[in-house]
Amino acid sequence: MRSVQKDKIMSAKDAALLINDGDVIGASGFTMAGNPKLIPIEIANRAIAFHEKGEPFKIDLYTGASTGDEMDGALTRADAIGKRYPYQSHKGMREAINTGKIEFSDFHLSHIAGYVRSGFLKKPNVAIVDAVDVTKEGHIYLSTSGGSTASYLLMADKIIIELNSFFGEKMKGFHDIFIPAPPPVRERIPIYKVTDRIGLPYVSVDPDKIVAIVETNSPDGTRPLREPDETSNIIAGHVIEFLHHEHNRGRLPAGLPYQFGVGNVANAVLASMAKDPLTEPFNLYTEVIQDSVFDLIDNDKLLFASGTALTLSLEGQNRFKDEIDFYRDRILLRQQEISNHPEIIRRLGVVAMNTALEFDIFGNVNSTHVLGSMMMNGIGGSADFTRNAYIPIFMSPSTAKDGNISSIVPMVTHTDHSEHSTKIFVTEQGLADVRGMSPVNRARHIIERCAHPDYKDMLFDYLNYGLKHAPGVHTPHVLDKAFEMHIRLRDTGTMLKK
Ligand code: 0RQ
Repeated sequence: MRSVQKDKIMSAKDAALLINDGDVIGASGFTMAGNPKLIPIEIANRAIAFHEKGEPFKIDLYTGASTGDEMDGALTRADAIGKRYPYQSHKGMREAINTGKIEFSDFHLSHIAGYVRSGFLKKPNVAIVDAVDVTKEGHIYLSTSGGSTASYLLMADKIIIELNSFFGEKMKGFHDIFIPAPPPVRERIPIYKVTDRIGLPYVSVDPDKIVAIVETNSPDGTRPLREPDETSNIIAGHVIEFLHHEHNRGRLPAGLPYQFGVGNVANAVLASMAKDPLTEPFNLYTEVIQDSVFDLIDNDKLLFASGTALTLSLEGQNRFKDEIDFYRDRILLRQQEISNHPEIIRRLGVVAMNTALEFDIFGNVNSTHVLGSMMMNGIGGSADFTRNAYIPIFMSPSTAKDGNISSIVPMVTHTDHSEHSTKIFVTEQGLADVRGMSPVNRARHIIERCAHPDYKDMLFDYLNYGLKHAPGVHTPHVLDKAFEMHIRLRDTGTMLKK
């Protein structure tokens, strides 16, 4: 380790003393990968001590995306967060958001770094970053996530590093750090292939801004992934059949890269593609790279994975560590502004697969809100990809909560992706390709192909009623009936009629 200024090495507890009430912290971390692990716990303890004295202590927290329990969990439990951007998926934090204790602002992940640099959001005054090395000149080598860390490091007045030896210096070289120039002098971002490197393997900062270095040897936190269930496998089957069909009809050029969202269905599709003999070796231009990539690479199914985070199980982290030199030429981590950049997603023709909470018969998608008011995780990168993809695909089981909720509804209670961006919908019931269809035909197709049999009649009744009674039949919504299924769910616990 060529550590800078040895005199700056201190305990996590001492480093936390540098954090004060009202600070805006920009931290590394993306879907539990590469967030600082020791210092946030000590900041939480510091907050608790302040609160016990009756004194205020809250910070605002910017990250790449969701972080582990050591950060989002500990700081939430300590009631230490005022504002939180741009994504989270922690149960306790979700509860705090939905009870009004944390002000959460849900961002397109490609936007957050630019918003911070342009001054639209309060500038982070402190950056806290998990890194594998830091040099005397101020070169910071990031660990398992790119996120928006480079921008937070550049903007912050004070930098605190968790110098993590778990992956250690061998992790060097996995990052490509590039920050676009500000408009109007911004030039094209010169990525023409998923493998293209356009920046540096480290973030370069003024070494005098580094105020503390905390040494640690901590793997990333993990969340167990469920083995793909039958429903997810059936959805995956429909998706793969569709991709072959498109390819055979000449509508899906060979070599388009894929993006996979978070969640169980996305994992099942990736796992099925790994096993499918007809799927040609492919590239990922995605956001989160998960354990499944190792088997894909080992089976020569995956050529290259470009993303912003390596979110791995503990077993996956050990496997990565053991074979890190082999993966060095096959995995690349970018800042999320670049992994999710509309220009590149369109240029490369990314095939995007994301999961919906619910979608409506006209093709609008809700990825974030339950009953229009309760935040689940956030929009994440799903819209960065959907809006710009060659083909955007939305997947969901046709029902949730033991069949009491239909994922296909007359009108979504919150719109993350509008009908103008969406094209393909898949549930275990089937696949609806609504490209070029009018809203009414889309609705017929989506209900016929995707809705669960228990809800088909209900949805057709809504459509047919609208065709007779709506003020216009282009998108025949009937406002006083549009949320009947949701209202029944709210009042009786099920969308089914008793
Ligand atoms: O509830 O956790 O109590 O069991 O929602 O649903 O089916 O397990 O699906 O894990 O794939 O998550 C949209 C949340 C899906 C995710 C979402 C309940 C269901 C279950 C989770 P339980 P599943 P998944 C790039 C892409 C936005 C961000 C994104 C997500 C829980 O995919 O956060 O796409 N997407 N990023 O029972 C009420 C409904 C429901 C419902 C499901 N209609 N109403 N509850 N559930 N449908 C990556 C990043 O951006 C980082």
